[in-house]
This record gives sequence, C-alpha cells and structure tokens, in this order.
Amino acid sequence: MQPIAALPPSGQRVHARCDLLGRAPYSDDADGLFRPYLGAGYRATLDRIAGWMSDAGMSVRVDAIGNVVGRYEGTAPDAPSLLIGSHVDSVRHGGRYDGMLGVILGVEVVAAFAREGRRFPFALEVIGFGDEEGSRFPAAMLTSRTVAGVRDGFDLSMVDGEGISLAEALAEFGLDLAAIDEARIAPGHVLAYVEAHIEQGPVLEAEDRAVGVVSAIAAQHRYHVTMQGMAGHAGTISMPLRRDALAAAAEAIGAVERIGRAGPADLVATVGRLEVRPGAANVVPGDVMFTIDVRAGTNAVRDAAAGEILSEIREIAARRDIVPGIALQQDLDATPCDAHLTDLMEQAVTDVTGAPARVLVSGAGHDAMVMAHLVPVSMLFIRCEKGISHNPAEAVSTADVEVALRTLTDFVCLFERRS
Ligand code: HGY
Ligand code: MN
Ligand code: MN
Repeated sequence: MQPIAALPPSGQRVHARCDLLGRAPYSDDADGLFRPYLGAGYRATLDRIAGWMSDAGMSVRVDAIGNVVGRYEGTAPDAPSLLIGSHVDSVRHGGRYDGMLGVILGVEVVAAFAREGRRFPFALEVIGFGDEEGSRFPAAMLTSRTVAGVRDGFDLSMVDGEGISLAEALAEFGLDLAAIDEARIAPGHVLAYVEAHIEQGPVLEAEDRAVGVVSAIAAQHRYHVTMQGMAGHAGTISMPLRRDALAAAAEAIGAVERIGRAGPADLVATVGRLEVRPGAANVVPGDVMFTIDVRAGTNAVRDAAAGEILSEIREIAARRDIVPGIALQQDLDATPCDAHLTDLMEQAVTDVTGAPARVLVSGAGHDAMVMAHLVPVSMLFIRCEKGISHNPAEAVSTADVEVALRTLTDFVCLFERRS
C-alpha cells in the first residue's frame, strides 16, 4: 500500500490512519490499545490528529478540557458550524475503530471538500472528544459534558487507578483548571452535531449493509456498588458467623443477571468490574466493589430494572449483615436523534448505496447523547465484523469506511440544501 501521506482522501486512508493510531506511541499499553484520557498515548494521538486536521486545511486547537478541535471556515467568517466528531479515548484492550473512526472520518470529509476548494455557508468543525468511555476516571463523557454545558457529576477530585485526581491530570496535561468552562460551546456557535461510529452490534452484518442510521440511543445507568463485611481467617471462622462480602456480592451479581434476563429484549444489565479485598485465598473477603451497567430503550424500563436490582441488593446485604454502598455514576436518558437530520442521513445513505437506509437504536452510549442537550444530533453506524467491539478483534472493511465517507460528504451537501 502507498504511504498514508500519499493517499488521497478516501476510506482507505481513514482505515490506515485508525490502524496507525491503534499501536504505540498512541496507546498507553505495549500490548494492545488502551488510550485513557490525558495519558501519554492520548497526547501523542492529539498531536497526530492535529497534523492531519491542519493538512486538511483546518485551523486546530486543543480546547480547555483537552478535546482536539479542527475548523474549516465557511464562506462567511465566524459562521456557525456543522460539528462532526466522536471520541479519541479507548477502553483497556480496546478496538482501533470505536470512537476514532468517527473522528478520522470527520477529518477526511473536510479533506475531501478542501481538495475541491468547496466551502459552505457554515463552517465544518471536527472534534475528538477526550473522554467518552470513562476508562480512566469513574465518571464518563466528561469532555462532551463540558462542551455541552452539562457537567453534572463532574468531580475534579475523583481519582484514577493510580490515585491521580482529574485536577492533577488536567494540570499535568497543561490545562488551566480555572478555565475549563471556556470549552463550553456558546449557543448558536454549532448548528448540529453528527457522529459516525461502528455499530458495535450484529444487525448491519446480519443484513449485509455497510451503514445504518441511528434513530435513538438507549438510556443507561452506571452504578458503583460496595459491600462491606468482615475479613477473617478462612480456617477458623465458622460459616454461620461469617460476614462474607464476596458471597453477598455473588448473590447480588446473580440477581443483576436474573433481572436483566427477565426484562424486555431491549433491557441489558452487566457487572463489568469486581474488586475483592484483601483478595487472599485464606481470608474471608471483607470488602468488595463492583459496577452495574443497566440499559434499555426507554427511561421507564431502565428505571424499573435498576430499582428492582438495588432493592434486591439492599435485601441481600441486610440478610447477610453486610453494609452496602450504592453510588449512581452515570445517568443518561434515552436520546432520540433529530428527526430532520435523520431524514437527511437516510437520504444520504440512499444516495450512496441505492437502497433505503436501515434505521436502528443504539444500545451503546455515545457523546451524541450529551451533545443532544446543546444541538440537534444525528448518527451514522458503520458495520463492524461480527459486531465485535471493546476488543482488539474489532474490525471494519475499507469498502464500508468508503461508503461511510461518501455518505457523510453527501449529508453535508444535503444539510446545505435542506437546512
Ligand atoms: O459504554 C458504552 O456504551 C460506550 O462504549 N462508552
Ligand atoms: Mn466504547
Ligand atoms: Mn464509542
């Protein structure tokens, strides 16, 4: 293959760039991709993306919360923008396309128009959000929340796995804690937000479609649960006298799965993280922490399941003389995409593929849920192999990326004509 720099704006170049960013020095892990917000890999990645944005004819800045933002001017100076973006961070042992594909596609859309010398009555901006996954700090979507002005649950003192606070990480990255709110987008500055993202599910592959259009994004709650019992000698504490935190958590985790399974098809409930202390084979566990992620197509289904889960946790704790601690860390409402933008995106898919667009709900969360507090949003899904994501095996085809690129450029032209 030609060197990436020599490639014209294309799905092939987008694919190659995402692959390049999937390894050192753009990851904090030597084996596999882990790009936590404000880490060393994150900084190297922002520098690389800034170079590509600049090559595409954009002015580039890193905003006050650490997002990278490129701007391609419209025909009038200081015109409001159509914002295209997704997230730059990744989960641990993540895939190369989750988030990054939407950012690099945005850069490529601008590069394609700049190559033709085409400009619009609006500016085109591309944003790489720094923290969508919440893979470094307990809360997630910190940077889109800041941009959208919905910073609830934003605690500068919260710490990562090494005990580094968000405040320290921001300062170490060179950001001014007093200026964070300058990242907030002023009303009227952005006309709409568009996010292209891998589907992270099986539908498009099952129906042999390269792309699909998102109608809505599922509601989610994320909880941090602690269970405090009493550590003790595994050989001397009789079973009736134990306050075994892990046995209590195991019963609670079983309840999470049972309640999730018993609900409607769009309800999912997951325990993704479990920490046991002191974690020795000959010690009755005294303290346990686990996370609960509950999602559904509507707030009502999410809330009913979450309520049932929490009351069962409290009953288990009371019966076992365990002290429970339950903290809600992520509270995202079900988010419909804008109807007009969705129509335009469906038209763009049809223009490019010749077929009516497949419209589907996203079970995965996205920065678009937060940006919907600020502006109308639209999402384009791209098929990913076997629906695999949050996994190094995550894969997309160059042909599908090319279809996504052409769909997004067509969307921009439709947005100009019909908005
Ligand atoms: O958890 C999610 O849905 C997203 O991948 N952060
Ligand atoms: Mn993800
Ligand atoms: Mn994502």
